[in-house]
Amino acid sequence: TQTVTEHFSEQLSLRARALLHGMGAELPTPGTLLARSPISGGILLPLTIDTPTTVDAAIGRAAGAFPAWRTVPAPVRAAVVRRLAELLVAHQGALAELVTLEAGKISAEALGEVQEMIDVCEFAIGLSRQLYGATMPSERPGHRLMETWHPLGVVGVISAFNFPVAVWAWNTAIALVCGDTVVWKPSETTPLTALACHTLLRRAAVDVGVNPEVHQLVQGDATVGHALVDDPRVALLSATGSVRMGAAVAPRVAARFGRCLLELGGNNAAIVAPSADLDLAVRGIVFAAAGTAGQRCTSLRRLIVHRSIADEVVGRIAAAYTQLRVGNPLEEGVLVGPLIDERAYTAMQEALVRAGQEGGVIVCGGERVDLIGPDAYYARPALVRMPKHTELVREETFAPILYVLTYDDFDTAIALNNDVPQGLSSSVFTLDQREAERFLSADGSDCGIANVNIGTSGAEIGGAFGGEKNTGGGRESGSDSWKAYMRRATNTINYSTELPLAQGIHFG
Ligand code: UN1
Repeated sequence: TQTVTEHFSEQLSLRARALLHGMGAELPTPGTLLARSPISGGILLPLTIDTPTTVDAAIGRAAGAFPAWRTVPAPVRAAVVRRLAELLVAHQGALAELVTLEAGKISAEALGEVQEMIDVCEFAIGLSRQLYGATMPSERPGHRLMETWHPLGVVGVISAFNFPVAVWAWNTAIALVCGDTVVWKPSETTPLTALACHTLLRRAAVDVGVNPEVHQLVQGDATVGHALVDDPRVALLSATGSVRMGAAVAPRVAARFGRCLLELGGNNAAIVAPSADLDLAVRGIVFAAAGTAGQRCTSLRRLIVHRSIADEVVGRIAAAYTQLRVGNPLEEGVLVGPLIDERAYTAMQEALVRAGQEGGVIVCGGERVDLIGPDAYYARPALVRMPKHTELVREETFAPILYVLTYDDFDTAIALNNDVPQGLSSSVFTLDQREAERFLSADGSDCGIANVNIGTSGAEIGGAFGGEKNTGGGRESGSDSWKAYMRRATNTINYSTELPLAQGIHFG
């Protein structure tokens, strides 16, 4: 007989099939890749895993589509992205629900993630008319000096489970208007949302008369990723994930002189100064630390609070934490869904044990909430006071743990903010303009994202997204991140009858 959990898992699986069907996706051929739902821990659907041979063929198709695609004018290329945006609007609810089923995000955040895709599509459409190159004054008479941006080639996209669809859209919408073709390897944890996106994009391509081979999807684990990493036809490898993954990938791409765009771990801090608006700060902190069950690369992991207000701030966060509903992300009112899998839960528990060994005190949270059977991992967000910046605090644990440290002077707070190997996001809560400006200045936060009176997570797409140090240095999404997806040619044009040499050289 079926247990309640098994029955529930079967319902989730049926729902996933219905959602895929509604988005026009064919059910995958069953294989050894198991799509699971962290909501119950049960299997949603089995899929086939790609092999080095099928990955090679996919890269071949993307490379084959590139020569024609690169000659389509950029504003015309944008048509496929415009159509994709329309399809995303039409299927926003369905795709978001699939994100909830497969990644465990609460509905509001899953809808937000699809909104992030629509936003970046709009950005890319406008960008298609703004792939500007500069013109520089030439030092020679009758000469013109300028630069032109050209499509780069095949872009390999490796994405993570926690933003299974938005990070793909950041890369793909921009790569396509830039005239590149794409081969996508999603996280093996989220193959169904990938299948849905791939289906919608191919539909968009067919609808507007674009060769659908401009986008390829390959599914599987690191073996599949490595096939992309080592293939010289992949001009740019854009990889989002752990520092360990980035460290494995970057030297291999560099060895073949390919380009990398890395968006790796974060160990994001917020400073809370004595002047801070605490109502606002506490709301910002709770969303950033507990939201997405602490599984954003921008999640808040360290709080650096002025000693004079530390007890009050900790008390208010703890009070907010006890109000947070942890549970089935499909249910209204739930704010914290499950961890992605057992490994994430174990890592969280190990970190909490180590915190104790390093002198930390758990203020609240950390315990497992047994809700939907033994294979689903729900945990209460943990708030931990640490006596100092220990080794553990300097590591990224991809789970909802917020370490609290105190400071006496602002320089120390900035030093603590920067005293980690990662450099993704950071923020300061202060009403003191000197502190805010100092935080944003050259000797302030060393992160790619530095915010004032707002948490570390939840960036808009219009800015460049990424970070320094072990975060990998890449920038995706808005601003001029598109430049990573194109190659620059510098052009000197002589329209005179003379041949003056640069630097005033006389030859012969
Ligand atoms: C990630 O966690 O990989 O800024 C991306 C944010 C989101 C993107 C996070 N817009 O939190």
